[in-house]
Amino acid sequence: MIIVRNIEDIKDVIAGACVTIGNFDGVHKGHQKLIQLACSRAKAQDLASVVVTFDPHPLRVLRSDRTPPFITLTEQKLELISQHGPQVCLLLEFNMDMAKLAPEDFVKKYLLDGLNMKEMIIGYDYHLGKGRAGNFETLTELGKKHGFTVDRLNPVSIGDAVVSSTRIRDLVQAGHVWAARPLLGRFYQIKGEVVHGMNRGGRLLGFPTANLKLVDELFPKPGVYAIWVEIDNEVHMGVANIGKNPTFGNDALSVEAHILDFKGDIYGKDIRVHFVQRIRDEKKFSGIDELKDRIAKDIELGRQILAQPEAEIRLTKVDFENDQKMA
Ligand code: RBF
Ligand code: MG
Repeated sequence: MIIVRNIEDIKDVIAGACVTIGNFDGVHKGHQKLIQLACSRAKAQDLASVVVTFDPHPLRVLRSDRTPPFITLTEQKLELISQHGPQVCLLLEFNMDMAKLAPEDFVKKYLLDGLNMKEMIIGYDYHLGKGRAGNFETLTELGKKHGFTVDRLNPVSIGDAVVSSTRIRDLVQAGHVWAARPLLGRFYQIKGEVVHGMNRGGRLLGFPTANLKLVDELFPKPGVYAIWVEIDNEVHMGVANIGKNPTFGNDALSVEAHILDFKGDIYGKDIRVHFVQRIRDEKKFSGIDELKDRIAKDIELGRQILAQPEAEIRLTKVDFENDQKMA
């Protein structure tokens, strides 16, 4: 997948494009279906498959005072989009000028002059342009005028609920990471650099933990979780604690992972934690021995959870060698 940030860099390069456009926070099952559809249509029509999305997320600019915690930061969003096969991702900077563009001006400048769009596929609730005026109906009218087709995908449902970024956020924040998984098509995951913590886990408790330097915005409800820990493309079993370590009275929320059957210095490395299932609430123990006993039990439960076939993890390798970035 080629990532293009400046429309000038791709102008006159593409003879015809099948485009899907959206904010794609979480790149969930609904987004995945849109992207895959755009790719298969593109292939059938001999068009380039293009995903158009924005950075930062438009709500960050339009509603900076009350944005939801985003499921995916831009870097992970791009990585996930690329796993679904589009040839190009046009990542447009979202700012107030962009917000003021009328739908027709946006379509002309970016999608027609820039990408030579012939087909457009949008999600059921997508709106673009000033005042969210570019909906399925108005875009279809623009398509008739300028010579492109517009298709709208129905919402994707899993069980009895529509897959949406909002629903995924709610599930994760309630600790229901196992329930969020089918909506995401993967475990909910966060990534972070391993930093020095209190040095208490290993020395005092006998259970060393990798403390994550937090950059992601959305965290599962505080508590203990069975996790997969990805280090250098290898996966290890683990148990994580999210919370404030009330037994010791920390102030700040921390995310720490105890990695099972693992020895090695991973300070400074980026690791990824995949949340599989919640085990319990974090609590204040009356002493270190009580906490140690409970962590030993958490580990036992964690092993049982992770050994179940349904908890299996499959890493999708991204071939960054074949990824190209345009200047
Ligand atoms: N700290 C608490 O104060 N209460 C807990 O319930 C708690 N549960 C934990 C469960 C696991 C599996 C792990 C790895 C840690 C837990 N901790 C808990 C955090 C512990 O206090 C912390 O790892 C050490 O203080 C070192 O930072
Ligand atoms: Mg630690």
